[in-house]
Amino acid sequence: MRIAVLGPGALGSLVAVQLHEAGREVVLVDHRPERAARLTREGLLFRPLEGEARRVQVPVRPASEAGPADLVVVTVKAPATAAAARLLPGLLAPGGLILTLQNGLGNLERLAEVAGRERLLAGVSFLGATRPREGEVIHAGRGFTYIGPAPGARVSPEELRAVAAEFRQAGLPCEVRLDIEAMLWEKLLVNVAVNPLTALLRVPNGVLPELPPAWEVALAAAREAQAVASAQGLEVAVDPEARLREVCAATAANLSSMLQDVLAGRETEIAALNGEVAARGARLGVPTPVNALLTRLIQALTLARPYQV
Ligand code: KPL
Repeated sequence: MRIAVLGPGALGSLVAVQLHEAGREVVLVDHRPERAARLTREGLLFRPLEGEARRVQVPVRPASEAGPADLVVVTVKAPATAAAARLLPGLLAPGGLILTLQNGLGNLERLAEVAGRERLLAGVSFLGATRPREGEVIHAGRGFTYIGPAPGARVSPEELRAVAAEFRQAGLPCEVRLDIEAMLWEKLLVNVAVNPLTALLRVPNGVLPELPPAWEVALAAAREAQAVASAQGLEVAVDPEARLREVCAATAANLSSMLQDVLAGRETEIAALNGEVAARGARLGVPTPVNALLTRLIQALTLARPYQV
């Protein structure tokens, strides 16, 4: 299976490096051709969970040179989804599959607008990945990746199993789940809690449970998201506190993706996470004051950057 990983951020780089080291046919797609050429030449510096750091020569290509792929794994940040979707027609082989491993809500809809729903897979990854600088990726936490058909997809069980097998052969635990929409929300519960608070406080994930006032806010954000899911007819059958503790422990050394964005001065995914929960809550009559406030605070943090002392 020829795989193109779209988005050379932390998660995309980690997935591409692991697939490449396992001998899978993979290319990492970078929208900046000069960076793609440099990363291909120099390799990615990979810091695994165990063992020594090493350079891995993953091929990195601009989209125009990366296809055709049987599977495109989309790992770009939510604000870049529409731009990434426009690359799909040139990247995908006929009948190829698209798998999004992105955080937040609204990504499936944006990809479907360009590529249709039939070959669309949704995925949720609890892997901890950090990209301290361009060309370097740290595997910072173990975690399962779940994949399943997006609503409206026409994908056979064999095809799903084949995609999961690619991940597993690369040492990335992966399971097929037919209730993937509920899984997306399960991940969202974690992201609306961990991401904005670690970004505001500038702490690794493992510190959050040690800060009682912040922990309470995190739990309240997760509980609101669970109530919104339930009002939409999706039962996210997890205990938010237990789930958050588990993820914070498994990714203790990781800087959340939102903290990494804030530190790098990039746009964050707050709109697709807490912003979407607050917006859907408002439509469904579910109060979401904590998610609304966290959205505002992260937006303010981004705007305040040039003035910070
Ligand atoms: O998904 C993540 C993220 O940072 O976006 C977690 C699971 C919180 C790991 O950091």
